[in-house]
Amino acid sequence: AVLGVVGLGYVGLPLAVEMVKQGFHVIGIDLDLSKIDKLYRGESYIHDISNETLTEAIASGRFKPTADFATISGIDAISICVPTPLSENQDPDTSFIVSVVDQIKKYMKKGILITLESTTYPGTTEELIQAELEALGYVVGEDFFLCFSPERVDPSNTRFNTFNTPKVIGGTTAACLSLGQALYNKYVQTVVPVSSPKVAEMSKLLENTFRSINIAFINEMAMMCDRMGIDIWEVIDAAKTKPFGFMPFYPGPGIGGHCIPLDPMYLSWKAKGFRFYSQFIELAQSTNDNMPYYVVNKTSKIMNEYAKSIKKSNILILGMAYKPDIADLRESPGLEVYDLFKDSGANVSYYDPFATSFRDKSGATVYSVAYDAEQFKKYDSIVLITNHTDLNYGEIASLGVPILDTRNAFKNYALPHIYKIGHSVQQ
Ligand code: SAJ
Repeated sequence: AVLGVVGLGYVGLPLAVEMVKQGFHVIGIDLDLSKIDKLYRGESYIHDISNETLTEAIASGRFKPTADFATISGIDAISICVPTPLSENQDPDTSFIVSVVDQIKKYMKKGILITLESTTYPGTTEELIQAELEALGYVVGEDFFLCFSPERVDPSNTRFNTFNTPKVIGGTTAACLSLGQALYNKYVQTVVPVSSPKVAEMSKLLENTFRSINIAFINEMAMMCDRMGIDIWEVIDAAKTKPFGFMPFYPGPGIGGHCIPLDPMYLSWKAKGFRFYSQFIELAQSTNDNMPYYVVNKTSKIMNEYAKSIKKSNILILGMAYKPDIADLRESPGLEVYDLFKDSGANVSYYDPFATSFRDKSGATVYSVAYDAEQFKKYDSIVLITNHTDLNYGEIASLGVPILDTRNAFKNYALPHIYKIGHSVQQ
């Protein structure tokens, strides 16, 4: 069997490499020719796929990256792993899925198994794939087989990977499900069949909306504790000693990444179509979106303690990526904090060993400063946004510059000039 993966990003590339590792011939399709070029040169652009792993896959002769959709005509089973972003007005943008389906319509061979993996609202698989192919006269479960199986890739997670993370899958018909299950069983340790694509689509949204709402809740608790002079970090450490029925989440400067800020909006958008308005999702979104303002506001209060104002001050942001030890800047709250400090008239710089540059809202490219303790001493305040593992916390703590720590990363350095969100400014 020849397998196909459309979309060679942080989901599709690990999937394709895993399939090759399990002995399959895999055609990897992506629009982006520079990606295809890098793959052939053995240059991985995905954090969790090493150049060696990639070079091995290419050298096996069983991994064919291409931008040519006509290769679909030789594919027996295809996994769609394209982005599902939000449009300008925060509605689902399924245009990437639609354009892949248009190509599949042109080139598919009878009997193809199509599995959608992109995170999306319940009903997408039926509405955007099944209905489109049936309109051409194809019969699902006979001329083509259709499943939904959500991706559970957690970038930089070294413990869970494509093979050992249980995979939920829902088929449009019983034949679709058994075909899909049989295929995934060949390269995923545990396959979890469910009764329909909608259940599979919805289970993914439950997983990530659960995170968004709980992160918003702990962020609200942090602001409450700040007001009440209680240390939220100590409160969480105490609560998580409960061995059952509790799972810790941690306050932060907001939420970033390509999943948690977006997935809940797919769910609330679809629910509105059924005249159901989710309070939790909207409130969580606004609470999380508010965190950068809270961070800037608290920085202002801290600087006030030193009779300084943000205006014309020199502020250093430590860490810009959306989570530790990766370079990914997507939706990073640090970007919002950066803009807010600039709007308040501060001279803002940032240091991030992974995310070495970004484009600010004016379109200008901003580069990370070099790590230089002597230079860092000159700043009026430091704000820790991303707790990368290898930052030299001891050295930075000893500089004496007031620090606002949004991740409790300086928890081993209880010094009067080190403040944290979720705790009152007065020590
Ligand atoms: N965050 C907090 N407090 C928390 C947890 C996260 O502020 O307690 C922030 C992070 O700093 C980040 C954002 O939320 O900016 C998202 O964090 P995340 O840990 O959810 O990381 P992601 O976006 O990489 O989420 C992925 C998701 N994987 C998939 O969608 C397949 C998510 O489902 C995983 O649960 C998550 O990784 C994980 O557990 O690491």
